Amino acid sequence: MSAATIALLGQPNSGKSTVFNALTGMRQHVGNWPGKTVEKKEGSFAHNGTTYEVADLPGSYSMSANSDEEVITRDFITSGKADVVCILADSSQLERSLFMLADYAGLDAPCFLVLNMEDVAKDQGKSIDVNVLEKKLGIPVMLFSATDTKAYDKFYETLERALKGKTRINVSELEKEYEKIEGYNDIKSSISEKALSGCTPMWLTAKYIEGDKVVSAKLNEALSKDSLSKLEAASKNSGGAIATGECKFKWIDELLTGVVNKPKTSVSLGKLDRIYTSKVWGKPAVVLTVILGLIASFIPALPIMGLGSVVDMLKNVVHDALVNAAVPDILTGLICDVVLQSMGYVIKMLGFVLGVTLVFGLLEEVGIMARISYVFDNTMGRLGLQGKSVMPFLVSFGCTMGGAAGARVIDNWGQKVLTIALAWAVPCGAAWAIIPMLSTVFFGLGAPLVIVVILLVMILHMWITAKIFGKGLVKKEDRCGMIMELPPYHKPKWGALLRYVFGRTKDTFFRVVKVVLIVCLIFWLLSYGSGETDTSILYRVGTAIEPVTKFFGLPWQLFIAFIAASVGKEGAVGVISALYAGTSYGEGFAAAMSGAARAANLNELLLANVSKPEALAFIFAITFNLPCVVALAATYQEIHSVKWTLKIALYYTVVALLLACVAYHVGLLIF
Ligand SMILES: Nc1nc2c(ncn2[C@@H]2O[C@H](COP(=O)(O)OP(=O)(O)OP(=O)(O)O)[C@@H](O)[C@H]2O)c(=O)[nH]1
Ligand SMILES: [Mg+2]
Repeated sequence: MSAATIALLGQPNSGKSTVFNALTGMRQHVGNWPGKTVEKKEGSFAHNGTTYEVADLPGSYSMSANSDEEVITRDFITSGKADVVCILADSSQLERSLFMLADYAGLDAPCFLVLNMEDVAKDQGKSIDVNVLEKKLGIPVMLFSATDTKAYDKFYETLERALKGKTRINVSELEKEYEKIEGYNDIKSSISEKALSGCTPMWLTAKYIEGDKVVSAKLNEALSKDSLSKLEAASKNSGGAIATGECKFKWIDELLTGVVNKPKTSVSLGKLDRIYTSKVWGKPAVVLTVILGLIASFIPALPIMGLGSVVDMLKNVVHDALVNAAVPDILTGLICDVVLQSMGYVIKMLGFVLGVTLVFGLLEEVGIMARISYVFDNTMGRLGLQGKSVMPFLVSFGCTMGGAAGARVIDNWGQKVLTIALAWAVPCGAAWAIIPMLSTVFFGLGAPLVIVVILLVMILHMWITAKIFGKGLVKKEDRCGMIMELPPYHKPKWGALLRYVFGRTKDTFFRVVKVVLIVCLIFWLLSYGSGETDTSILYRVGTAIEPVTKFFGLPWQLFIAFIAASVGKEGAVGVISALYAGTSYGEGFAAAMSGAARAANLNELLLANVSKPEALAFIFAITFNLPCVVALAATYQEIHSVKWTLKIALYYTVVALLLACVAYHVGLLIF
């Protein structure tokens, strides 16, 4: 069996990960906004006796290397590891999307061009003549819909053609444009054919003119002093990236004449966009969209949450059966209070995860999430951030780790750190599974009010945090918004969306169930350490520090749960139930236990042992605590600074306790 490596290259949002997933059967993040893939992902597949390794590269507007993910992409392409490069462009906006192809032209790896989103271009009334383009470019070109799983035979055929023919882009017309730049020929004549493997002198010359730092450094090593001083002199009046950019766009214009037929009437902004981009209605419309989205998430979530309650009931039945069968207490405890208790909780949480992933996945696919970023671009600018920061915030409603990773597209380090620091304040999926549940148990119909207050506190928290950390992290001159482009709306592809939603829910299940089981088990063991709860390690430590924790409104059990929540919020509720269920003191608990059957479910335990102000304190403490250890690790991975990671973690712990304290004392006044 032969082997070949394919690299998927293209501007953000051109469909690389969609192709990658279809080829390899893997599940990379896909959505209708630029900048999802920030790390190279590799997978493989076999076709016609060849094994292909595929690399899904982060989207990049050109072959320049300004931000982390652009460096990853360019390094992979110029390293010569790919036997063939598949360049993807968005057929619905070819003029802009082909810029990557123009910037790639002159690199030495064989390639072919995939004009993706054929269906969207068709809906816009565009027709594209692939044969003419193929002749002009000298490489295989195909029209394609990556989301159409039946269209891949054509993809394999084009891929094989490119591999066999080792096809390279015909750059003669582009070079004619470059030659009009002052000094171009002089620079090129000083760069030898072999100056840098994988790059032609034409490509190196263009990058040198653009002031590309990596290329300049490499040329410094490769060329003689004489040649270098000649380069410098020749490039003085060349006009930099603006001059080469003009050449590339002219070349693209030339390429597309006679290739794309556009409809006569220009495509106007959709009705929705007229609202979203309106100065007055934009923000309210976006806020309404998010609120409706959260409410809609409950529709698919509720039946699954109901299933979680069934497991809770099952727990009681199993408990009675085990007690009747005289199974040792420790085993009954393990099965009922650790395993079944965790499962019931995890299933309830998964319902919400599934609901949120489905609804927000849909909004993302259609392109509405990108509008949300756009609307908040200005506000972000005022916080010292970029429009791009909004997506990490929104992603953090699902998972802070995802939010932190999403911040990689921000090319300014200070803004990246600040974005992640603020994203921590956004309650994640696990928090959203706990807050509504606890609020309903304690405050009944007042629960929505608690949620609204939490959202308001979140906004205030982010604003204050931006003020505190912003000054040191973001210089004044960098304080400008950066308009995020608006991708065209896409019709949702239900099959792909549902596969994504179920995949994500399954992944979350396996990740979460481990955390919940382990955290639950550890705390259960600690609290049952010596068989008697009031002599257990946790009881002794907990009661010793209780005078301090009480100040923040947290009895010792809740304080321990707060600590457990910084490992993973998922574990907090398991810990509470293990601690309260194992507590042999507390009149309420005794009352709950004295029922005919063992009716002590979590709600009753909580109501019997925790007062309303304490519950409020706890809700605030775990909502605004540091998200979890995984998010902590992801943050370090993105910002590469132990100091800042610890600083943010400490800040969040202190703020969470302060908020708990305030909530408790306000609670005392109200209840
Ligand atoms: N209608 C339509 N949508 C498509 C097609 N191909 C991809 N999409 C959608 O386009 C969006 C972007 O696709 P991705 O695969 O995430 O793009 P990407 O190039 O990996 O983007 P980044 O990782 O951000 O660089 C997603 O919403 C896809 O579902 C297609 O042929 N037709
Ligand atoms: Mg991608």
